[in-house]
Amino acid sequence: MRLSAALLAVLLVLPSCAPTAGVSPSPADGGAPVARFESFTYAGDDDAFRSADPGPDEFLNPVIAGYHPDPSVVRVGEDYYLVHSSFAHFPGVPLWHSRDLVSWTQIGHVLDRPSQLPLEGVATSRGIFAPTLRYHDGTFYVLTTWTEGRGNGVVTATDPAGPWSDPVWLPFGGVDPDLFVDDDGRAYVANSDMPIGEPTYRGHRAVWIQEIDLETLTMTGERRLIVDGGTDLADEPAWIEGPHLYKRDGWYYLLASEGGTEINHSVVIFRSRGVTGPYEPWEGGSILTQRDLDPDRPLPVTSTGHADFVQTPAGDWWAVFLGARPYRGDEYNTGRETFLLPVDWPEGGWPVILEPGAPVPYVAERPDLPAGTAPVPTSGNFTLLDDFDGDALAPYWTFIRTPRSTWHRLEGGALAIEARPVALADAAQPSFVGRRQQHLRMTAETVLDFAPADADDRAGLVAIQKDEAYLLLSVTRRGGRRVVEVERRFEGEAETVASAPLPDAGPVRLRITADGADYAFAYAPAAGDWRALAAGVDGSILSTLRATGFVGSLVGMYASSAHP
Ligand code: 6LW
Repeated sequence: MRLSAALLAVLLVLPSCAPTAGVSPSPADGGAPVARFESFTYAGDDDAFRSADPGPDEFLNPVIAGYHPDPSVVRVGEDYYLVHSSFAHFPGVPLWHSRDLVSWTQIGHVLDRPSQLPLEGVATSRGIFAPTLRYHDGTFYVLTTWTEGRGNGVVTATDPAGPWSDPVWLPFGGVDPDLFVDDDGRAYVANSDMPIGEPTYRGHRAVWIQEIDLETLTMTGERRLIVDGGTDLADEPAWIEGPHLYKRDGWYYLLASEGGTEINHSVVIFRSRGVTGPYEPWEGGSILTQRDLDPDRPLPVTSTGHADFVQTPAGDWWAVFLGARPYRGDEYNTGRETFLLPVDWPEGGWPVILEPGAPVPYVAERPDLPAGTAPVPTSGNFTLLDDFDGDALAPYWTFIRTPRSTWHRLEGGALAIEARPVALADAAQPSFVGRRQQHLRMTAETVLDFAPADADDRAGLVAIQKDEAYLLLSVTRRGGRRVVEVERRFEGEAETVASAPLPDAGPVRLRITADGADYAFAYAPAAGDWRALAAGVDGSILSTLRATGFVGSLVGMYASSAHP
């Protein structure tokens, strides 16, 4: 199953025999040089996926590997839609479709216009936080928080594939707004914000609720605190967040996370007979956490939390949630990924995702839904070649912050990127097109045609977590010679790790290989003539632990220059 999906994906993007004549790699007019990337191959090969062998009635977790956190899911008829946080990456809020909750196809982004998502000056892990996706009466709603921007807001669409509206701003503080529509059509927004008065401990937050008028998208009535701190304030629970409301058998259930989005993350549940409370916590503690498990277990899944529920037409409940896959201790470069598990409602009416002490399974029984397929694999080991033969970039490609000019184009079967005077470390909008690293062990490869005029011109492949944490394999010019070099930058310290001369002209192949924290760099001045440039380079600078923040590492193509 997995193999055929991977194969299909490769087949769908196999290069055509079109000639690669196109834009010149050097500027004719003395303007910005152009880097011409003829293809990009991403390959992932994780032990966890090698050893997992799902049968026809089973599926593989995570369902969407790599940096895809804070999943929110909704069902409309037989269709499921899902969104993620996107921070300072553009376009914002990846949007997915599925018929079986397992095979997901990215159908675009919710915030794909600069007017919806200005990200100037926004740090990589700020910007868009946890969105909620809901549907009511012919309209799709995405509520999210533009941190460092206008705060909480909502966008709407009648077709989930877009266009989505410009944001309507909602006048309350905090993050993670939810939307719940009751049987009588009245709608409510719950979200995570400061408690009443000063927080009494670090991470002391509260869940609040207020009615929203869906006709006018304005808040109405009193805003009330429904959870102070978490399940038991006496235990000083930290970072109650990601609330979502559901109704079942006359009870209102409030799902939320506690413990912070790291190793102590957990999912908790409350319920009430009235939508605005009072909510009582489930006394059994967490309904999903991995924090109590043996840290030395093999192939660990950690940091599980931030869940959302969805019900199938047959009435089965499923949860999507985030988790991480460290390669060493608490280090992972793949960010927080999307997992799927069934929700059980045993006697007594409190839901359970996983019993205490149970590890998240890589292989689980499929939902009772007709199995779907996805054109681009999102889980398991696969190889994906993009030959840039289409008219537009595939939706998995992403930029850093909001592009304000068109500096890339697909031309003659290549991705041409203008080398603009913006460096990765400038905390601006560099000429970078990247995709998420989805495997602990991965290879990214490209064929680059680039004629640098001097040491300021550079183009190549980069693995990057934020402006101040990257490993760059680039072609540039030093002392009059064209060279390929590896630069490692972390928190203001930049170092050239290795360098080698190149023939003065012609395409060069570049390759970055990651194996946990271990990164290697190679180049080929001619097809098949691979030469190692650097190995054993410490890539743990790309881990969430060291780089901090909420995003995972991206790998992609980049060009810069001193020439405007
Ligand atoms: C998000 C919060 C969280 O707002 O992380 O894991 C924050 N949960 O709910 C950013 O993703």
